[in-house]
Amino acid sequence: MRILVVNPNTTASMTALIESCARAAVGPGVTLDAVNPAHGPVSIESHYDEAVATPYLLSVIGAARGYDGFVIACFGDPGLLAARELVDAPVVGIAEAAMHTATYLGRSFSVVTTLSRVIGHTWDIAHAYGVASRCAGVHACEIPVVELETDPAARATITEACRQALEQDGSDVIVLGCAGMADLCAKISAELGVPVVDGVAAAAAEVEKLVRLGLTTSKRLEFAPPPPKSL
Ligand code: 5HY
Repeated sequence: MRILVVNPNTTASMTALIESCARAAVGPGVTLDAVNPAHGPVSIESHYDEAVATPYLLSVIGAARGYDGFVIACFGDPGLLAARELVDAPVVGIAEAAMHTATYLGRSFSVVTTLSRVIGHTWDIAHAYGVASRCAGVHACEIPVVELETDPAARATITEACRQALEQDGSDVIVLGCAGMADLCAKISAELGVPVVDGVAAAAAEVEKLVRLGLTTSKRLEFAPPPPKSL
């Protein structure tokens, strides 16, 4: 089985982190590659960034050959529905995988993401995925995506934001709202004593499961290939 994980931002060091966290989540017999487009924003933390990154992301997925499933590794799940139209193989976004996974683990979950400006979009996708009633709150740690790698206090700041989220929301589970936080789950979970879900691992495992079950995206209506037209 071959899975392609696409980081839609162009920060190669984040793609390497995503690759190692995704690999750790899948079983033997899965070949997992992670890539990012050559062009596009170095991080995605606005509607504009998502809009700019999406055509490059779709080009990568559309050109990929020989993969049984795809992960879109950015917490806003940019281009997810369009990608489902492009390929037959299952495509899973890290936010949808993380949120659905969290619903198995507790009554309610809190999302801790990067910047306050993405809170609205995070709620929008929680509603779109039908899990908003299980989401007790969305919180920001106010660390920009690219600074997750360079800020020496990042883990402590995120852990504190998670602690406050649990307290404030009365929730049972934390969802980390950025692919760049993928390596922090275990440590934050050990510190706070609750399950902490990383969408990169959750989505990779989800795609592996779908492929193993022989399930692919339905091409009956909405996700049929887009009508060809001149661009
Ligand atoms: C992500 N941005 O997972 C999102 C997180 C965010 O470049 N990778 C990004 O801040 O919305």
